[in-house]
Amino acid sequence: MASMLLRGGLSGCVFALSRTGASSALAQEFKSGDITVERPWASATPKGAEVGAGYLTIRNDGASPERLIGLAADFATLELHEMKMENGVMSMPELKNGLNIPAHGVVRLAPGGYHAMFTHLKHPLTKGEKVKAVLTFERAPPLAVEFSVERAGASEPSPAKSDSMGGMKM
Ligand SMILES: [Cu+2]
Repeated sequence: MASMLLRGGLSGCVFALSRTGASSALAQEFKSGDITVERPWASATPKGAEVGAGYLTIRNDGASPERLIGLAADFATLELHEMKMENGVMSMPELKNGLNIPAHGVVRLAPGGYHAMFTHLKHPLTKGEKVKAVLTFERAPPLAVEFSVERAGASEPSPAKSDSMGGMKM
C-alpha cells in the first residue's frame, strides 16, 4: 500500500514536477480494482476543431502489471497516442498494444508524451465542461471517468496561474 515512491521508471516522463505532499484533496479520482485514475483533463478546443487531447494519471496499486487497452466516448473517437520528438521531427504514433502500467507504478498522460487523442469531435470542448469517457484495462473492470476541460493551451490541470504568455497553440 505504501508504494507512493515507486514510479515505475518511466522513460518518457516529461513532467519533472514533484507533487509530493501536494493538495491531493483536490484531486479527482476514479477507481477500478487496483487502478486509480487521477485528474483527467483536456484543453478547450476552438470552434470547428475536430481534434483534441486528454490527459490523466494512472496508478496501479496492484502487485501485477496492468495495461490500458482502450478508450471510448460519445463526444469523440479516442485513441491512445505517444508524442515523440526525434531528430527535430514530432510524431505521435498510436499505441496499438495499449499502455503498460507497472505493478505499484504510476504512468502519466501529459502534454508532450502519452495522451488520449480525440478525433471526430462532435462539439468543441469548452472550458469548465466535463466530458465522459470509459477506459478499458486488461484486468481491471472498465472505468468511467470525466475529463475536466481546461483553458486552451493549458499544460496542466490546475487553474491558470496568471501567466500571460498566451500558451502554446497546437
Ligand atoms: Cu495524438
